[in-house]
Amino acid sequence: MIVHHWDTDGITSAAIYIKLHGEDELFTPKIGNFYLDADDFKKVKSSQKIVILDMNLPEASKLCGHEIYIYDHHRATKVECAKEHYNPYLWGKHYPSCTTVLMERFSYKPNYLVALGILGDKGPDAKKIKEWRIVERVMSDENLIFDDLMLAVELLDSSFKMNKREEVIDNVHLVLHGITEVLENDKLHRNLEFISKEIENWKQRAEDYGRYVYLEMKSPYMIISAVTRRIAWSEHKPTIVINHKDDRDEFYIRFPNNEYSALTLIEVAKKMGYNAGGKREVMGAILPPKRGKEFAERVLEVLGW
Ligand SMILES: [Mn+2]
Repeated sequence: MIVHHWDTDGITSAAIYIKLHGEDELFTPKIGNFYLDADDFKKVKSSQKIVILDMNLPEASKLCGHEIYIYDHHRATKVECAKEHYNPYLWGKHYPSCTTVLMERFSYKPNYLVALGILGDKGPDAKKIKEWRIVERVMSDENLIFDDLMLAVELLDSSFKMNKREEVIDNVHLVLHGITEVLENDKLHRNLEFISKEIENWKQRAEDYGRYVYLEMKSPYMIISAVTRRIAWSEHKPTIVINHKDDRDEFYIRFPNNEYSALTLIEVAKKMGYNAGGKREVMGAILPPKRGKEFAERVLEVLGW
């Protein structure tokens, strides 16, 4: 079984793995969970051979006893019982995508799948890294422009944003057929239209508090990161967004001008026992239901606002 992340890099990594090793059962964790819950564990354990792509599953060692292979580029610690744990992070190297990890490990010739993985994780920032030459090469080989590749990424990512777990799996086979099949897929285009409207609607409700912009939303979709980015980049101000879901509150903060490093806040959230991650300019955290506001107050306190 192939267990893969639900985003473009996870989807294209699964596609590359299938090209290399043949068809296998595909599985993606419940969307939004960077771990396997009890149901997911049960399902994954039904398979003797487990390949984990583009995910650092915190309790992967619970799968020891199975034949485990892990290919990833996230921050991780070595899973000792794995038959192979190939993650350049373990030897101090940062790779832009899981597709580039697979490319290196299996001497896979760079193609559109590798390029989509890079663009999925790095976005337009891919232009600043050395792997950009892979993307350029693919564009000229396949006669595509940058906007086509970015649109394909948006289309592939639209399935997880709409919480369509089965569609994420379908996308692995879709992208195996080719990039044109992705670009011409009506279902994915309808997703994209719907999501754009949903993001725009919430964006308009953000309130300006002077030093920062604040929004409390209630959407069942995985769009908080896109909403936060859209607001922060158009208002040019730190942006705090809370999304109240049935089973959790999601929290995001983004600093568009490097006013402050979110790394401190990630530590604060972790000390409070929450699942949090991010980088200098952005933090995302998952909180118990209805705890978002309280957490936002704590963040404002830490920032001294
Ligand atoms: Mn990735």
